[in-house]
Amino acid sequence: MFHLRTCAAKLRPLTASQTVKTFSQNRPAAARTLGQIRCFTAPVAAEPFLSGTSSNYVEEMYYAWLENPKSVHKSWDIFFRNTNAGALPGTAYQSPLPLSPGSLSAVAQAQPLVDAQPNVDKLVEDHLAVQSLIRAYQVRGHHIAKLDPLGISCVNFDDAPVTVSSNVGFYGLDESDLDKVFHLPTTTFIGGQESALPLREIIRRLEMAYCRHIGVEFMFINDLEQCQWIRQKFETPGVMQFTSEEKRTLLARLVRSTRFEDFLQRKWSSEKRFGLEGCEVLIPALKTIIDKSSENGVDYVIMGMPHRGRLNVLANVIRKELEQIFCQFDSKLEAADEGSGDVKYHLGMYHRRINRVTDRNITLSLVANPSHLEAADPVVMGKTKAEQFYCGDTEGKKVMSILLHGDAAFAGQGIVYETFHLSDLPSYTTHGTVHVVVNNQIGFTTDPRMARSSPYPTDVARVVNAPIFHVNSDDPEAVMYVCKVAAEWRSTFHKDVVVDLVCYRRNGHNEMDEPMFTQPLMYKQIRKQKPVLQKYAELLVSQGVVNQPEYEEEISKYDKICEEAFTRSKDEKILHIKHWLDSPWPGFFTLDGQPRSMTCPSTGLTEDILAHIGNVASSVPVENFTIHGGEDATDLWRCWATSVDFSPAWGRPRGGGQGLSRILKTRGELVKNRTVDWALAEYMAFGSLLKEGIHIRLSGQDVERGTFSHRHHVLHDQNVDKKTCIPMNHLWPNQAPYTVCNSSLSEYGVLGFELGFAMASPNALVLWEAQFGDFHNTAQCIIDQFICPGQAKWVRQNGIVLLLPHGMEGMGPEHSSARPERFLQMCNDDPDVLPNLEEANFDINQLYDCNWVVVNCSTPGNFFHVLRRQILLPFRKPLIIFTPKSLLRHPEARTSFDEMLSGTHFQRVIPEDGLAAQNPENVKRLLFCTGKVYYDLTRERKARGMAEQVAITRIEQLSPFPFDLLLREVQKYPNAELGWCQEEHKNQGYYDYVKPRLRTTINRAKPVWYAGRDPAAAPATGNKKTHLTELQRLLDTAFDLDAFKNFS
Ligand SMILES: Cc1ncc(C[n+]2csc(CCOP(=O)(O)OP(=O)(O)O)c2C)c(N)n1
Ligand SMILES: [Mg+2]
Repeated sequence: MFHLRTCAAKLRPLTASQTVKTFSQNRPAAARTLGQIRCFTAPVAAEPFLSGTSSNYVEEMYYAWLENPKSVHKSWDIFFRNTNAGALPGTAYQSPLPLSPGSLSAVAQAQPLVDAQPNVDKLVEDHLAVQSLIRAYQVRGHHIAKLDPLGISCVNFDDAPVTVSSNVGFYGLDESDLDKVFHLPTTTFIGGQESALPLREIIRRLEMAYCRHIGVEFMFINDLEQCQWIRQKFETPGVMQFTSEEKRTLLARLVRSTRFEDFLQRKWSSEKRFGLEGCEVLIPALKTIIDKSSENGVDYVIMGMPHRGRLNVLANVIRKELEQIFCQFDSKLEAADEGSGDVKYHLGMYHRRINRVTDRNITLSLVANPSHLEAADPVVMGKTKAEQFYCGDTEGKKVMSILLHGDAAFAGQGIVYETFHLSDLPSYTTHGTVHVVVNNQIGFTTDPRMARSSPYPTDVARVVNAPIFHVNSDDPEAVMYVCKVAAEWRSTFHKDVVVDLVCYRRNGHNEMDEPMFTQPLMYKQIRKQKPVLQKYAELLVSQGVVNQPEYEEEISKYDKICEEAFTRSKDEKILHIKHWLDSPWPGFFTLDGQPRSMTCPSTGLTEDILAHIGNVASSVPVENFTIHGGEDATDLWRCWATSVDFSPAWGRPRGGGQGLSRILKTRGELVKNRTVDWALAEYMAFGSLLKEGIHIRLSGQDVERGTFSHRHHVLHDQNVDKKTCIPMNHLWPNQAPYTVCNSSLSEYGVLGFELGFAMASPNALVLWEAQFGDFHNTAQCIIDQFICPGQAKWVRQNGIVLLLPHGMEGMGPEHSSARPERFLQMCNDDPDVLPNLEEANFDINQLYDCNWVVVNCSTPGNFFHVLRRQILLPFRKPLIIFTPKSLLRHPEARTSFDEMLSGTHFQRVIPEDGLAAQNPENVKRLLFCTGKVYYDLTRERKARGMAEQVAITRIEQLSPFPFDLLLREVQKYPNAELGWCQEEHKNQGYYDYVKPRLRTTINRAKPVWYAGRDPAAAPATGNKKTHLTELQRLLDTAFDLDAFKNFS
């Protein structure tokens, strides 16, 4: 049963500890020190009027006085000067003696007030009480604001019920004080031009500001200026006034919002649309935020939202053609051949138009999203960041994001918190998001008391100091006002802000649901609720702002627009998802949306380019910079800059020898020997793409140095704090920028963010690296819902790269497996059908058709090629790379420049090239493998002297499966039995993916034997010895030519 409960008004003074905390948070740092506080509080501690909360009041006065003595009342000015001059406790007030002849006049001015009040203590106490009262309204006014249109709010603040106006006694005041005039502190704006007001009026104005239809939560904000800004916006008398024009616009917007849902209900009464009824005010609210932001210079708004009201937002905010929306309801329309598509309330949209209120161009994009509530939040942020980045909008003045939330999802989903924590990080901030919560006080069938432990669904926003404006959605003008303030806040402070639209859901969760099953009392109340449009229209008619015929005319005008669009929608023959693209890439495809070619150029580079990048990668390309293990790298830089050849002194470690300078020296030596290791290969790929104008962004936990300390893309001066150098940004005169950023400790949030970043442009290589590959599963939703099926659902390509450190190295069940089996299981290629291998550009066509590319490179050179191929391809696909750990430093895991020169390519398969390949007829076993186990296999083969009997072929690109090259390999060794060797357990890794495809390749002519670990629940053993035993066992099987005899 729904718990009906009137909003018990509960305001009481804060306890001393609460006030101290809040107060000390709110002071600007510059004007105060701990020392000042101590030196003040000590002498006055014994003042008779000081106790509990009053000491905080005095403290506040003191700080105000320190900043500006004129900002406090004269009596306080004298008191503080006396105190600071050493007046004894108890004397500072009673004897406000002049400190100097010059201050006599000040005392004289203060005198009349003191004279008029025979009891100075009482005067001070009353002022303190009033101050507390004002503060209580500011802190807790929202507790008693009338926020719930249904009047059934079940928010419980756990306070003793004390209403302010009827309990002034709680503050030490009484009825007789109500008509006394009190000076207003600088922390309130209720006075307008007045500096003093009668207590009755003070209370009235505070109730107007904080206890009507708007509840403002802001006193937790740590910045005094920001608090003052908000106080001014809500306390200044007369702030909430609207012109007739504004009211008419608001009414017209409400008409559209309401009648759109009515229209859908009339035409398709049994279709799910997740209607907005009960929160129709959302449409004018969003439009107000957009108008105001446009007025402040924003010309691109990127939005993310859940199901509720999405069609309405598409129609009336983004302005998607109505016929396009209506034809989505036509179950007879065939889908164009573009992908599997998605339901109508998930599709995205991109639209550029003129904002009629500001007459400025505005682009609106609604990001497509899955059912998974809130999952699109970080994606929207990432896309916003990218759009800001590409248009040089470093402060978020032109591009902004708006995120919409449901109350249950906002409180329940952890990704909300993860996304909030990105909001102020330099490489992730979008300079403020406006969050709008459709708080209909229910989530599907669950009411808030069962859905969250915090009073409001918005409390999560408090962690980032975002102000929260709760507003009763049945008061459209109050809603417009908070939306204006929210947009102004964002453009003033460039920080997040939350608008909590407290509303209701008129129908069930969707149009087919019966809400009375579960919320009978709430829905009895809802049935009585007059729709907000009707209420507001009546109000405006009563005010004479519109008359009834005008109102009715507005309604029939919009109904006609809907009817006409409905008629047009019947002309549509086919449903195109591409009309719902949220991120077009103009110029990248042909006008029909096709790739410009179906080939990929060589991914190799010239020797000069390789050498140049290698040299920068092993240097410190700025002067006066001391790296770890080196005193001053200037010499290194000069040496490199003036000479193509390395002098013997190049990169010699100084002052330590084992540190970064040594790593750079080793790199330098590799370059000198025309060789790369993993880190250098990555450098070569990135550096060359930067030269070609491709922006590169590498993000993830500790990526700047690299989890395994191999990368070192950001150098830190050992003597100067925050002095860093990113050599990658010093490669070429007009290179594209390189962004490398350590992220917050979030996978879900950060991967979502990078996916969004990669959506914005095809001309960027965006990489997310997991600390260890197994951690990707905390971002599983982004992988399953966006990366894997994104193109199929939303015809939107995405070239994001996932770097997932993977490998069984005896480190235990965690940190070993990036779970290749999961990625492979989600590949869309058919294991049982051999594609046409004769097709021209077979490899590129395969890539074009796949949903993502999965690779496990065994050489740095191949890693280099696959990274470059990602950009040189004429289309974009997500790329999953299982990256090594021990191979980062493995002496054999090196690639010569020769394999990276112009004309070379990524090798999907690396065939055996040793003795076995020279006499293939003699080969008894052809072992296929992928990744690092190759090195274990070759070592074992060598130890056993079996180089002629066993051939080892590496599959570098697992998906799409290289049927063509593997067929060649199998045909080359006619007498060999086939085996698959992996270090992962049998039910994991690649086996289940590779085996059926290999069998298809050979038309099931031979078995494919397995050499590897047994099936297991955990990815790896926690015992080092067991690990080694298992490894040896799998190697034994791999080279025991009789191992499968009994199975044949
Ligand atoms: C991550 C996730 N879990 C569960 C669901 C199923 N679901 C769909 S809507 C809904 C209720 C959402 O409530 P709320 O966020 O308040 O939005 P409202 O529908 O009330 O607008 C739930 C649980 C989902 N879509 N996503
Ligand atoms: Mg809800």
